[in-house]
Amino acid sequence: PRATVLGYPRIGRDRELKRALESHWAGRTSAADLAEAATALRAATVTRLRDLGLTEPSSVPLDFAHYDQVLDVTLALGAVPERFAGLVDPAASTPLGTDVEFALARGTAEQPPLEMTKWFDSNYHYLVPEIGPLTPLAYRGSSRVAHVREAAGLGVVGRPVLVGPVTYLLLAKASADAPAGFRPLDRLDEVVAAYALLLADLAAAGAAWVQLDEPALVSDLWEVPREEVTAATERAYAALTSAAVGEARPRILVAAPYGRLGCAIDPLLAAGVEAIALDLVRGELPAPTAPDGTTRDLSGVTLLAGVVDGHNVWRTDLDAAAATVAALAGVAGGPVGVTTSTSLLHVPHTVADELDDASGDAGRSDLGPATLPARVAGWLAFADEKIGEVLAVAAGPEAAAAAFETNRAALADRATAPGVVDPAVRARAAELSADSFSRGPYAQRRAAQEAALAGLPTLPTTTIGSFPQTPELRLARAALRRGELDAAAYADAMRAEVGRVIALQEELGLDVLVHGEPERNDMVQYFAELLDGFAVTRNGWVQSYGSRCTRPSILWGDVSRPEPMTLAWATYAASLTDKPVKGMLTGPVTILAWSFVRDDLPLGETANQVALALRDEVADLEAAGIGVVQVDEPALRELLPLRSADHEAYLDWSVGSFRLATSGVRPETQIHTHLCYSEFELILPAIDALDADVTSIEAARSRMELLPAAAGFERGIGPGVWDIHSPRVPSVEELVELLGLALDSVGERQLWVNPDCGLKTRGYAETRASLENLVEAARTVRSRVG
Ligand code: THG
Ligand code: ZN
Repeated sequence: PRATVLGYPRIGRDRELKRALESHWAGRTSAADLAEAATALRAATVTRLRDLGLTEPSSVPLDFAHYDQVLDVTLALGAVPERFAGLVDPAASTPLGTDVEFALARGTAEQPPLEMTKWFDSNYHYLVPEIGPLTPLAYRGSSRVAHVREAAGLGVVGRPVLVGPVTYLLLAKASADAPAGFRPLDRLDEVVAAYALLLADLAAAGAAWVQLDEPALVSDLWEVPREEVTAATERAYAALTSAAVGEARPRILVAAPYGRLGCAIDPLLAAGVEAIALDLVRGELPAPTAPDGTTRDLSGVTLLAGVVDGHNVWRTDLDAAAATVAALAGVAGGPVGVTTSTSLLHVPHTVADELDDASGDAGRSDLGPATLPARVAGWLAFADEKIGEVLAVAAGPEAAAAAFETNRAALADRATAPGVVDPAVRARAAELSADSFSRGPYAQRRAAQEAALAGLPTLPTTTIGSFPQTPELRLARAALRRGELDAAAYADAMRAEVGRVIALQEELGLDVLVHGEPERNDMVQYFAELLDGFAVTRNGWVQSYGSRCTRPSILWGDVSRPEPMTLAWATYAASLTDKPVKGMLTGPVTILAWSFVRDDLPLGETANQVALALRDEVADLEAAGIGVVQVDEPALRELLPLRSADHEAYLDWSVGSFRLATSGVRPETQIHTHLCYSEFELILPAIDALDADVTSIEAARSRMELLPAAAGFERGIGPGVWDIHSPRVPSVEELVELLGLALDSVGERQLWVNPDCGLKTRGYAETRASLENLVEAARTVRSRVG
């Protein structure tokens, strides 16, 4: 294909898939109802993509998944972990159904689900395969085969999309029963044999091309050494290309999104794949010579130039993109095409849904008034608009003269719009000095904080910040949005909730209280709505995992804080109790990671602008008598670059921005932070460098595994003892045991007692019971350590 996209949002323009999944899970609809809704959504998508101009054969990607594309490969390979074996007939080789699919994705009454973790450097989460020496790995059929037939029924030769074998195995973790030293990649040959059968199935269904996504090739953060990844790539693709094109397999397009492919292109060239899609937004043109000094022969392969950013929402500079495509044609010996840098999974469906005059589309009246300024909307391209951009670049500046002209005008408008550059913000950033990033010695701070918080016991108890978002709170927010509840009545409802949350914490005997964040829809969007420089969408949903979505904010201009954002809530909560109340803020890195960031200013500079706004908020909280302030950075790990060579520069600006936000306070003000997700090893030095007085982390599921690594960390640490990702209530004994394990590596003056993460997705029944046990466990251990 000469013009295509690597993937398209799966959730549906009106989140049809979310609704279909959630009503099925709730037992309101049958598996057949779900299948019918999914089929209708796929048909609408295929038709839409064709109508938007993807008319060439194999230019429409078929990447639909009910839940997750990595899980789809797990199902195709029958790679079901031992604990779910009861759900699967091992003798049969029939496709696995949605019962197995959702058991793996969501767990069962008896078994926990597959672990979920971040997909490369995005806010999408995939389900981690668990592979051991005995995990079944044999082709059982793939939903993509039916999707190819469905598209054919609509007159479209689609291009099925699957995660490739090397990436699949590098993303997998060794199953719990695997012997030490076992690596999932050890089972490459069996996996490749299964893919060969899958490719034959796709060819028989009429697929002329298949897309195998191999983003793992752009990263070097794997346990497996680079040479082994290279060898595995060549072996896998040599085996797959050894079958004859046509009957036995479709042509193979390998996509390498999310970064620079570099010399990882060589094993693909050696294996003779028919096409390679390069991310030319993050990456660069292939060099003419390989590392061994030989000239790279690119003549036998089609190269697709990924020049339209699949990971962000700005209009592409079409002239620059066309020049990049021409430059690629200059180094390529064979045909060149145009595509997106990544799947469009990471962007919303269409900018049209953000405009008040949404061209008479049926059903748009339910979206409420536009929230995105029309001028900002004019600078954006979501999934549908990006397809237009790919087609324009492929056609070229002459044939698509009108599109290029509109594009130049939009870019010029953005460059000169008021607010994009705010001289006051720039002037303040220019005045920063080393002092702006530093709080002075911890020993002094600790003494001052012990005096200021003299009422706290050893092993103080606290929570991460949010309390359950009840249906009543969500209804109140929806009523406010629809204009059925006025701002004053909404604020009253939220204050009443703060009162209940404070009373509950006092009753439970927690030591450092929180206001519970009832007023926040999302921990990033809440701040984006209150800061200048950000815009929010009304229908810009992006899949985060399974049926869950977020509406990332759009950071378009210089950031400043017109007025305090959290002060009234924190001081109201503090007025209701004599105990310390913790102020709650989201840190600069997380605000950037979960928004669409501007591409016209280095990320580090944007981070410092956000940090200065937060620094003012921290100062306001301190001045109002709030002596403990938490600044969360759950996404610090997420933005970590995929190549280790880039880590130092990233940690420099990211840690710097956190310190800028938090170092404007007096020594006696205690700064807390919270980080989600395991895999801290990689960023432990950075956590230390944040210089927060107290850090809470996820640790319950890994049973305090990380803590030995934290030995030598002198500041406060709160390893989560209650895994809030499950509704299970931990017993007092279990919590006491975890605290005992923690005390093996953390001093008793350092240890805080808290859940793993915020409680917003939990219910009140398990929250109350679990916190009761948590307080009891802290008392027990406290009396033991004296
Ligand atoms: N906010 C943002 N990104 C995130 C999280 C977050 N990324 C990581 C992690 N948390 C992902 N987890 C979730 C959990 C729940 C939901 C989304 C992502 C969720 N979404 C609602 C839904 O899909 O129904 C919509 C919420 C809304 O109304 O805004 O429940 O916390 N930015
Ligand atoms: Zn968390």
